[in-house]
Amino acid sequence: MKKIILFLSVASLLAISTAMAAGTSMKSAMAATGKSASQHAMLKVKGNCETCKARIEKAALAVKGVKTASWDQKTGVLHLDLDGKTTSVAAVSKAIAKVGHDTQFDKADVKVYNALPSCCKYKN
Ligand SMILES: [Cu+2]
Repeated sequence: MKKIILFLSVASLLAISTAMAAGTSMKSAMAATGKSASQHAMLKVKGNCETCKARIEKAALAVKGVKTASWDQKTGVLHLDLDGKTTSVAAVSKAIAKVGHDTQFDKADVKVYNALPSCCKYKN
């Protein structure tokens, strides 16, 4: 009896891992043949708080071709999913600098920075 149970559990484990492997390869095949050049990118952006997060993400999402934008308050890294044929990290970086946040590539507009709420003054 024990042997049968062992056999059954091994068999189901095999079935699960086979199914998982098939799922993964299908995903990568889809990514390879997909027409939009969707890519993940990361960009360092300076900021302080939740208001900064909202401002940074809004500016990034306003750039045509940006699908998702998520800024990590702790690490200061903006995670992006974008269409590489429509836009670029450089374009997103410029858009973010325009709303008052330094990025690893661009400096924020001083006037815009000075007008930010005090909680967002990351240079202090
Ligand atoms: Cu802020």
